[in-house]
Amino acid sequence: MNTSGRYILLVLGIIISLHYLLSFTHESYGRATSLSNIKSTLLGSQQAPPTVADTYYGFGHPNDTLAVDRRANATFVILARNSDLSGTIRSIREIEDRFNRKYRYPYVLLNEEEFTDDFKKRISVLTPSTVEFGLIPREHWFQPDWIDEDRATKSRNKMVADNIIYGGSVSYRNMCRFNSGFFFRHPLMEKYRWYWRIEPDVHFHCDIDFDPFVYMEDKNKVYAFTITMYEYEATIPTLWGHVRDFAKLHPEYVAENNAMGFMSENGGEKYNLCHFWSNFEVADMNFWRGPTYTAFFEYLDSKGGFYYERWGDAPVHSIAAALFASRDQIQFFDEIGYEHNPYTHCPKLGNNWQKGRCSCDPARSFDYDGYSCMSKWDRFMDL
Ligand SMILES: Nc1nc2c(ncn2[C@@H]2O[C@H](COP(=O)(O)OP(=O)(O)OP(=O)(O)O)[C@@H](O)[C@H]2O)c(=O)[nH]1
Ligand SMILES: *[C@@H]1O[C@H](CO)[C@@H](O)[C@H](O)[C@H]1NC(C)=O
Ligand SMILES: *[C@@H]1O[C@H](CO)[C@@H](O)[C@H](O)[C@H]1NC(C)=O
Ligand SMILES: [Mg+2]
Repeated sequence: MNTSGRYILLVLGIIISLHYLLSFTHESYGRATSLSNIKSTLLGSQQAPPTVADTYYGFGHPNDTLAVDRRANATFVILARNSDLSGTIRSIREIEDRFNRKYRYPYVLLNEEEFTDDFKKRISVLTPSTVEFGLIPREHWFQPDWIDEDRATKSRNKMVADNIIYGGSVSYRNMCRFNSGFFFRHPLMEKYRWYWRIEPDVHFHCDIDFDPFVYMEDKNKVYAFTITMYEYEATIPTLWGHVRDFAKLHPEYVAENNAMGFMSENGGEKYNLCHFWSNFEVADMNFWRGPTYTAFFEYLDSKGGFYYERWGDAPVHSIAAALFASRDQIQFFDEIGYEHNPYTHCPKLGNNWQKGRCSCDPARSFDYDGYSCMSKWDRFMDL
């Protein structure tokens, strides 16, 4: 070893001895430089004492709710399977970031099978809000015994042959019937009045800087949508006829100044297939729970069309809102940028898009696509 090599070793030795001497004699020096402390700093652990610069709390801190002086009696509701975990996480992450971190509304997740512990753990970690997981009672989900299974099978086979989406699926039919007539009767849902329906793998493209529930409560609204479109006629061949029969049986239930004109061009004779896309809904469950909708759902259910055809909860809810609420109780939320594959509603009115810091392309909004009923809605509401 040459002289300079020896010199470097000597200096290193002195530094190391000094470090140990200081570590033993000065506690704070030891803490500031110990290996474990350096490691925790690098890994971002929270052990270091807070400094002024650390008083930024970040998303989800209780103080995020300080801006909100009033909340509605409301919850999110998500129907999902255990296999929907990753899509459900993505949807909750987005609604939290764009809205709920400031509002702290609870979540209810429902499933006809028990959610796994892993599912519950990975959903609950996403939000400081209350999250409840519910099992759907058997009689709210499965095909009732009085359904003629031969007839139902024949109809499913025909729909498969005709290439109708979900035409062969019984579970899809259970889901549509559950969403039409049962989700608001689940014990975990009964304690709320308002709900916001969310599905796995949807997107919220804009900041939502107002409370849609409070808005609806104050304006006496019943049902809100972001996307409206035509239904596949083959899934509901006899639905409209039953709706007409029901309305004739119960004229007292039909609202004055209703929105039937949005769904029929000839005074209710023929259904134009327009409906609100129910994978997004903000609505008043007291409307579904009331005597009118209860009678309507029971009437339709007794016809068996959820199984003999493939009635969706979207046309069932939409037609009910259009018939039994007045037209100004139905709300279109332009400012809520929303996507459920393959369609996106991107805000267009005023400066909603800028204000919401939206990530969607307004030029690719579904609103005025040929398959959308939005222009019909605009015309109807301007009348
Ligand atoms: N627990 C449970 N949830 C279901 C079942 N089928 C569908 N769902 C949920 O019900 C909602 C609607 O189902 P989707 O499969 O998304 O139906 P859709 O929106 O008409 O069709 P997609 O275009 O495939 O999204 C989603 O929240 C699903 O997670 C089921 O068998 N069990
Ligand atoms: C929230 O903020 C207030 C004032 O900004 C502060 O006094 C309070 O301690 C904070 N609450 C929590 C839980 O940190
Ligand atoms: C919320 O609404 C439900 C259903 O209307 C009702 O039973 C419940 O008492 C309400 N809760 C509060 C706190 O108002
Ligand atoms: Mg879906």
